[in-house]
Order: sequence, then structure tokens, then C-alpha cells
Amino acid sequence: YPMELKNESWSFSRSFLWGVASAAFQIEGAVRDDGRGPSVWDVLGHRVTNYEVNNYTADVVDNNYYLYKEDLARIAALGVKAYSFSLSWSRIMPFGRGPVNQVAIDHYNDVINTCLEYDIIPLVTLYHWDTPLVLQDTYGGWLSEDIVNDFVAYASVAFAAFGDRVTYWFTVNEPIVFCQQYPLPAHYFKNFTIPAEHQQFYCGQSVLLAHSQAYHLGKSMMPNSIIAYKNNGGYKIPLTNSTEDAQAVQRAWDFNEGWFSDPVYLTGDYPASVKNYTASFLRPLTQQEMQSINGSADIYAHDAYTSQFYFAPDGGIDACLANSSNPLYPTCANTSYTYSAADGGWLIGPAADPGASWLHKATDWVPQFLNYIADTWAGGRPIVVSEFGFAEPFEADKTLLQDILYDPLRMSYYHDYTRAMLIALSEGVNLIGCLAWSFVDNFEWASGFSIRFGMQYVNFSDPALPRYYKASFFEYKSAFDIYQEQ
Ligand code: GBH
Repeated sequence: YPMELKNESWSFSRSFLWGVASAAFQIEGAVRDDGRGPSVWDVLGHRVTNYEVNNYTADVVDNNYYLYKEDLARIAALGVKAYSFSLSWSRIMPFGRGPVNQVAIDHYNDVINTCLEYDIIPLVTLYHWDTPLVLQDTYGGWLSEDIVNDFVAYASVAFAAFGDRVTYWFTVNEPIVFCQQYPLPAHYFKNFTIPAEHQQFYCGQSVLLAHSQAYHLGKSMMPNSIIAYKNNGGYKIPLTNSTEDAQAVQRAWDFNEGWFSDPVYLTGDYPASVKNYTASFLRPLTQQEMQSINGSADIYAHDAYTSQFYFAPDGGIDACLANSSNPLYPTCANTSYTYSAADGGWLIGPAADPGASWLHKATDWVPQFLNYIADTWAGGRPIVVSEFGFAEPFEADKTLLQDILYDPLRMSYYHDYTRAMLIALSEGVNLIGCLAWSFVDNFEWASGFSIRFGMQYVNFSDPALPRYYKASFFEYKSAFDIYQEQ
């Protein structure tokens, strides 16, 4: 695929939303302060042995709940136009439903106002995986459609409190990821009777209902708002040009991106392959629900980190579909990364670093990826790369500050990704922004602090949690200084 910018005069417009991203649970800390209620992730950190590498918890992390002004000053120093962050549902509503915690509203008001003082546009995500624990214990969280009303009530509180200053809203972050986290570990969470392998699809159904209802409520409360959810997944490349590999690629899109994007952007309903698989256990969506889901997004937001190859499993797709004990069932698409220069020379990645083996520098494929999204789902809507970023291999094992702060692979990722987005723009993709993950090292979920995504280093053993700029911070800045319209 030609990585070529046909006309060097192409540039990002002054209104291009280039920025950085984060999420509440990964940076805030202060988990017991100012009336915050627990979320499922507090339990995963504190009670479930070895759920996270070294049993790290997010009790303190970056202490951004208290250091947000300093953090925003450093984000402003980058020169970015946008900051994407999430609200903690259980900070705003400690029980997930019912009373609203005014201290939390005041806090996020100040975060938003500080952004605006720096001319940084806030993009607010309502839910980035931190389900209020009470809702998980009461009815199973996203496993139950009971969550729909609670989510919409929470959304309504956030829209009413912040909607006068926040235009861009994401309802949920990466439903594929948090739905596939079900079933949550036994013993620590109440057991619900849905078979383990079906749970993710019950969750997905609740997400589509909650998202679409929150979307319509948001549009009625804030007519000028721009609302979507963040989908995720890599660009899927057929390993060979066989028909079977093409089918494998299609099934992989269906069971990942298409599971949410076909309903929201195309039809109101699941892709046929997903619908066939779930027909025996999941209730069909009603006509009215499908109508409400279809079109419930103003832009297309995708966390577009990487790419993978897909191919048919041994014995073929039909044999896999006939055998529910095949580990690839029901997707029945196999995936791999190859590392040779013959594949385009794109695969530098932390492959040997177990926590981030999914992530490779595949920036050559970004133009094709964004064209695919435009042609398949966006339907003329603007597209935002709502997360992209890189884990420098073995960064967490380095001991000398000068080594930690020099992150050449992350630099080359941001450099080449930025140029690749410019190519996509020059090809006609309606790309309006990109949000780098992340402005600071943070709590990388089950990987704890063993995988780092920050453009700034944090020494988590120093109680003051000082931030240090890594080289990639300056690379990201200079990429936009070079390519931005003067
Ligand atoms: C994003 O997800 C998240 O939104 C963000 O919170 C996170 O910090 C960031 O990525 C960096 O990871 O270990 O092989 O089972 C990106 C999509 C989906 C990628 C789950 C990792 C696990 C793959 N992620 N996936 S594996």
C-alpha cells in the first residue's frame, strides 16, 4: 500500500481536533475520597488475586483527582486542541443510581472549566469500564437490561450539569472490551445464571439500548451536541487472497466492530453472522428499538491502534462453525501478526512484551483503515481516531531515567501515524480529530503498571508522583507543528 502523500501542501486545518486521551479509573486515584462509591475495578484490584500484574491497585495512580490543574497545564504546553477524558459514574452517583454527589459535579466542572481556560475542547466519555459496584451486585451490571434506565439517568445528570460547556460526548468506551470481560471472576461477584459464553452478548444488547436512549436524550437536552460511542479494534488484513481468508476477515469485523457499528450506523440490528449465533438465546430487538438504535451517532469514533492478519482456521470455517468446542468458535477467524519486512515492514511492536502483544506499529495501514471505516459505517459522518498510541517495549523494566524518557519507537509511531492521517485526509476521508493515548503513564488495567502508554513518565514509587516529559511528547507536538495549517 503506497505510503505516499501526493501533495506536500496538505495540512491539518486549524480546527482539527488533535489531542490526548485518558480515563477516570486509570488516572484519578482518590478512590475513597469525597464520597466516591466503589466500582467493579476496585474489587478486581483489591480482592481478586493476580487479576492485575503484581496485584497493583488504582487507589492512587497519578493522583489526577488532585493534580488535574498541573496535568492540564502540561497538556496545554503540548499545544493540543482537545482533551478526551471520562467521568467516574460512581463518583457522581456513588450507588450507581439515586443520590448525586455534588462534590463530584464540582470537581468535573473545574476540570472542564480549566480546559476551556486553555482553549482546549473537552470530549467527555460517560463510561470507561468502571461500573458502579452496587449495580453489578444488584442485577449483574451490563448483563441485565436493568442497567439501561440507570445509565440514562446518569447520562441525564451529566448532560444537565456539563452540557452548557461540553459539545462532544461519548456514551461508552469500547463495548467489545468490557462486554468480553464477562463473566467476572467467580466468588468475588454474585453469580448470574447466564451461561458464561453468552454473557458478552447480553452485555452488548444492554449497551446498544443504553447508548441509543442516552443519545436521543442528549440530543433533546443539547441540540448542538455531537454524540457517539467509542468503538475499537485493529484493521483486519486477509493473510492470503483466498476466499476463505476473506470470509474470516468479514467474520472478524462482524463479531468485533460490526457487532456495535452495524446496528448503530447501518441497520439497527446485528450483522447476520452475529444474529444467527445469538438467535437461540438472545431476545430479538424490537422494531422500535432498532429504529432508535439506527443512526444514534453523529460521528464515528474509533480507537484505532493497530492491525492484524486474519485467516481461516485449520479445517476451514464451516468445520469450525460445526464444532462449538473449537476455541475460535463462534467467530471462527484466526489471527496472527507477522514480522517480516516482506509484509510491508510495519510490524515493530512490543511483541515479546506479554502485556502488549496485541499492539504493533502498523501505521502504513492507517489510510486504508480509515477509508474502510468511511466506506463501511461512517456514511459521510466525520471520523475521529478516538485513541491511538504505543507501548514502548519493556519500558517498565528500565531503571535509568534517561533511558525511560527516550522512547524512539513511540516517537516513530506518532510521527508515522500523523503522516498517515494526513494521507487519509488527502484521499478524501472526513477525519476531524485524533486523540493520543495517553498524555501520562497510567493504570493499564490487568497489566497494572507493567505496560506504559504515557508521553510522560511517572515514578509511581515517589509519593509526589512527579511527571517527566518523554521524547515522544515533543515528537507529537512537532508532528502537528509541521503539518498544521499556518
Ligand atoms: C484502550 O483499549 C483502552 O480504551 C484504554 O483504557 C487502554 O489503556 C488503552 O487501550 C491501552 O491498552 O491482551 O491480547 O487479550 C485498546 C483495545 C482491547 C487492546 C483489549 C488490548 C487486550 C488484548 N484493547 N486488548 S489481549
